[in-house]
Amino acid sequence: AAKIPGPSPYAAVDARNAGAEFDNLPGFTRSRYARDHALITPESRVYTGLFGWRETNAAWFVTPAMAGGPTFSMYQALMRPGASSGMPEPGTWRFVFVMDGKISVQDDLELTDGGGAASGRYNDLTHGHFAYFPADHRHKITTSEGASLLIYEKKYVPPSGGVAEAIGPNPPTPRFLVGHTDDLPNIETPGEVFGLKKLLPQSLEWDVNFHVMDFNPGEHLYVKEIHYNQHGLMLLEGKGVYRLGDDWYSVQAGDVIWMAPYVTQWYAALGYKRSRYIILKDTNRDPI
Ligand code: UGY
Ligand code: MN
Repeated sequence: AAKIPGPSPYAAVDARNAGAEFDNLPGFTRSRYARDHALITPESRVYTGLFGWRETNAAWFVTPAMAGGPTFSMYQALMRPGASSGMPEPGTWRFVFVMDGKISVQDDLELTDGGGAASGRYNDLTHGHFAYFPADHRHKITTSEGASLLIYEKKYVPPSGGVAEAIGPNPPTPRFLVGHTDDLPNIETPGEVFGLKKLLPQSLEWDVNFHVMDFNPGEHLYVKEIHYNQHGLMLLEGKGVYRLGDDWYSVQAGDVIWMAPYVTQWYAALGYKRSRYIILKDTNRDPI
């Protein structure tokens, strides 16, 4: 992969633009809501309370209410110091990616299973840490100093048909999991140049995975993708151009994108720093 060039050749242009607040032009937003995709930029976030949570506000990015029929939700939870989480809907898993601040998580299998099983507690989770809470596991997220979380939730789809056959009898169910993005290896991406990490195991009990994709400036998706899978994306670092259907968008860190099944999708990283995004992809289930 190409090396990231160091000091920006555009420093003079950046200096000239310093203080220009394009996002705060009255009535102007880069956000766009279309039939098969949405771009939701930071100036469009609307915060609300979050049922069952304490000292927390949320901005919902993706919900099943959107056009294109997402089967998951994606939101930002802003936890104030001392905040704590509530539970998701029954049958729904929750995936948490720490954007900022520090949290503790506890997945209490004793409460879920009526005793006997181990419970897990992890402290000091910061940017890049993630946690997966299986459906119907009692769990708690707490913070003493405050945190900003990116959260995905989806009704769990158990294996059936050929997937169930492949797993065999007594299939395992997804387990509680905590990790850090940068502890994971890059996975081979034949024909593509971006770096790829998968945050969840690739075994068949999981109905989803979270990909973290890294591009150096000038790198781009080779495949002009069209596929049945849906995506919820947050650009974590960098900037570039995202093609969605027949539209082309200037995007930067903090932007969220919903991609419905079959929307044409292509990204090129620009600027002079790495682009990194996290993206939900449904997987391991027959699309029928
Ligand atoms: O795996 C994917 O579908 C991924 N490469 N899509 C994307 O980045 N838009
Ligand atoms: Mn894709």
